[in-house]
This record gives sequence, structure tokens and C-alpha cells, in this order.
Amino acid sequence: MPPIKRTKFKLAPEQLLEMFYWLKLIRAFDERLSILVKQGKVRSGVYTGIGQEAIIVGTCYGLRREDFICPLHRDLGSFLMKGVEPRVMMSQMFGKVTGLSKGRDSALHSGVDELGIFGNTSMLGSNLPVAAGLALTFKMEKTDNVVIAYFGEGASNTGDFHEALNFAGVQQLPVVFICENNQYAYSVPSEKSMAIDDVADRAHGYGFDGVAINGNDVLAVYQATLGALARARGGDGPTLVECKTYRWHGHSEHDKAFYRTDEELAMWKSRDPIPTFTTYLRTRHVLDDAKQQEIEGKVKTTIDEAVDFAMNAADPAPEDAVTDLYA
Ligand SMILES: Cc1ncc(C[n+]2csc(CCOP(=O)(O)OP(=O)(O)O)c2C)c(N)n1
Repeated sequence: MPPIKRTKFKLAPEQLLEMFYWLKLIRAFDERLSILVKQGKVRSGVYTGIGQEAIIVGTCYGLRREDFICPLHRDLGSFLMKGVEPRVMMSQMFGKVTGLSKGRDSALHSGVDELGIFGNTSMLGSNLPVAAGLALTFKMEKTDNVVIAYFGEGASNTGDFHEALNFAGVQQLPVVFICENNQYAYSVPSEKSMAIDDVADRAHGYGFDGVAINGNDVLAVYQATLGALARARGGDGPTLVECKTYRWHGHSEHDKAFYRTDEELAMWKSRDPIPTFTTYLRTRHVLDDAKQQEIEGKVKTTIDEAVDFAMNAADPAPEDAVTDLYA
């Protein structure tokens, strides 16, 4: 299979600054959540993606509202980028009526049809056949909408993953499979669950391209996604983009991650996607002190406001537990 051609792209300074804002906002959202868990204020399961933000920003930035995403437990940032207000997302984490599922869920299973967000279930890999199904609908309806399906390298060992890729390859579906390879599936390092180095190689067995890239480089992720989106919209079928990254926190906030070394964590922290992109913007004179302060101020105000809103919102009423149910 010939290698994928490099996609050319040009982003205006305002777009680069927008990406910077999203990176900062998503980091701040997760960091605040982590504190709220330690304070006992948020009791939902919280699975932060701190360290992995470049994947969410790079993959969501080129999406339209009509495109669908199928996010996972660690992808709260994708909800924000797809249009869920931070105060609503924070309410969801607090289990309040102002949240997406009105306080009925442990925070991670909500979706928003109008914004193109499919609500995930807990079964690893189970979002991938659904993503293929959504993509089949788009193809049958002859729209050029696409689906982005996220999964971890751990999920790529499930049967659902292989069935979804096979179907997407056979049917040439407009779906982009984004692997967030953060090296561990809970406590299991990838070398103990896979006999190959790159999840991307698995795409070739299903007849389409897979590429492994630096998932901590937001522009590399954007570039790879842009090419994959163009192929999907143009009727050329799926692509798998494997983004190599690392999660800084444990699997969830209750996991102390004793299964990895401090040195390993320090090495990956030195590849933090945010300072890398900050330096890029500063050397190109897109970002200066004043602009950075302005963006950081906006992020702080947004998060503070979201937390205040969520904390002061009403708890769900017990009698509402049986409303909005399918018979
Ligand atoms: C089918 C299935 N098996 C096991 C689990 C338990 N489980 C939840 S998350 C997780 C690890 C997931 O690892 P990965 O897919 O790499 O994603 P990450 O959490 O690293 O982002 C496991 C084993 C599950 N939810 N579903």
C-alpha cells in the first residue's frame, strides 16, 4: 500500500490562537475536576486526559457540527469542542439537573444528537461498530459528513474493534478511527497486550491506511486528521490515525498508578503538548505575553464560572428518575 501523501494546510494566526485556547481550556477543565474529586465535591468516576489534549484539539478542530464524534471516558474535551458549554459539562460531572443527562448518570455516558456527539457506553470498543453504523448512514444518505471514533490501544484488542474496522474497510465508510495510545490500558502496558508496536498497522489488514504519529503535537494531529477527513468526505473510505501519547494521571482519579516509574512520567511530561505549542506560537510571533495572559484569564474565568454554576445547580428530584425512559 503506498504511503499516505502529506496533507498541506495553512492556519491563520487567529486559528492557531483558538487551538491554544482549546488546549488550555481542556487542560484546566480536567485539572479542576481532579481537585474537585480530591475535595470530595465530584463523586462521579473521573478519567482525565491530562497530557493527551493535543489529540482532542487536533482531531476536533476541523469538524463541522453535523459530523459525529464517538468519544470515550477520557475525552471530555471533545464535548467542549463540539459545542457543549463548560457549565453544562461541569454540571454533568456534578450530577446536577443542569447536566447533559440531568443527573441520572455517572457522567460519562451522555450524548447530544444536535451537536453530533454519540453517548458512549462502558464496554471498551463498543463505540466503534456504532461509529461504523453512523458512517454507513451518512454514506446511504449521500451526505459528506464524517464520524470520528476514539479508542485506546487497550480497546484495539477487543473483537468490536476488529469487526468495526473490517466493516468500515469493506463498505469504504466515512469514518476516521483515532487511537489514543497512552501506553497503558489501566495498569497493563501496551507491550503486554499487543505483539506489534503500532496499532496503526492493524488498519492494513482491513484494506485501508493507518498512520502512527506524535499525539503530543497538535499540528501533526490536525494535519493527519485533515487528510483523513478529506478522504472520508471524498468517498475514499476510512483511515486509522494512531496518536502516541501518555496520560499523566492514573487510569482514573482513584488510581495512584504505582505500575509505572517516576522517570517515565517525567520523560513524558517533558513532552507536554502545551509548552511545545506555546514555543511554536511565540517563535512565530503569533503569541506574546499580553495575548497569553488574555487567553489564560479567559480560561480561568470560564472554568470558575462553570464550577460556580454547577455547584449551585439543583440536584435531580427522585421522582424524575423514571422520566425520559424508553419503554
Ligand atoms: C470490554 C471491556 N473490558 C474491560 C473493561 C474495563 N476497563 C475499563 S477502561 C479499561 C482500560 C482502557 O484502556 P484503553 O482502551 O487503552 O483506554 P485508556 O483508558 O488508556 O484511555 C479497562 C480494562 C471495559 N470497560 N470493557
